[in-house]
Amino acid sequence: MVMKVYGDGMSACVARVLLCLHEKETEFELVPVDLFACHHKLPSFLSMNPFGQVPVLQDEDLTLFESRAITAYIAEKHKDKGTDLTRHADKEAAIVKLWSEVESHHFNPAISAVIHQLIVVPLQGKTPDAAIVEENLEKLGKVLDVYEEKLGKTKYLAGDSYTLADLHHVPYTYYFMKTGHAGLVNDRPNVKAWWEDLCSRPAFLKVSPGLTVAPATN
Ligand SMILES: N[C@@H](CCC(=O)N[C@@H](CS)C(=O)NCC(=O)O)C(=O)O
Repeated sequence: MVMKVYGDGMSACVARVLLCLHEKETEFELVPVDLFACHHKLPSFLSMNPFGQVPVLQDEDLTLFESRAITAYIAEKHKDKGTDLTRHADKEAAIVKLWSEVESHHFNPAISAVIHQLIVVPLQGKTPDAAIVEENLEKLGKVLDVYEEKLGKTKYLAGDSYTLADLHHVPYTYYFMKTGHAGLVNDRPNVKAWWEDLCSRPAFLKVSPGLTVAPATN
């Protein structure tokens, strides 16, 4: 039986899992969850993820939530298929984990706050909070300064090949590049080259048509 992913293709966290499945050339079924109709808050969905969020992965008797836990599971289960997204020597695996943690604890909080204000809040018919945007752009700029230096030494964050540490950045960066602040990436040559590489990968080209929220411009 193929793995089932519950979610919708336009949610960044779902797209993170779909990217991983495509990189691993693994068959799966996407089971649509209508967030606008709050189907992720129904008891049937909460029985899979008590936090009421997508994505959820079902693989036979295993149910997982949290997109990064799901990508780690897929990458390990299918380590001999498709792109090698992790490393198996202890020290190299530790470096992949390190940069995955950087994404989760430094990059994601800043970029997701900006995306929330500039893309999600307007969709709810409300006005973005400019102070939250400014504060998080500043934090994001500092994270990208670290990336600029790192990517001057290695082609990808965890070394010279693409891993989960890079993949986890893709969906939110895609949405960020639709805002009026893409200069934060484009003005840093190493980060720009990295991003252009990430978004030219075949797996990304399969997932990006689903990332269809109306672009923000400020
Ligand atoms: N840390 C979780 C975050 C999941 C998450 O925020 N999912 C969003 C879509 S990207 C969602 O379900 N939002 C609806 C809600 O929170 O009610 C993960 O990485 O899976």
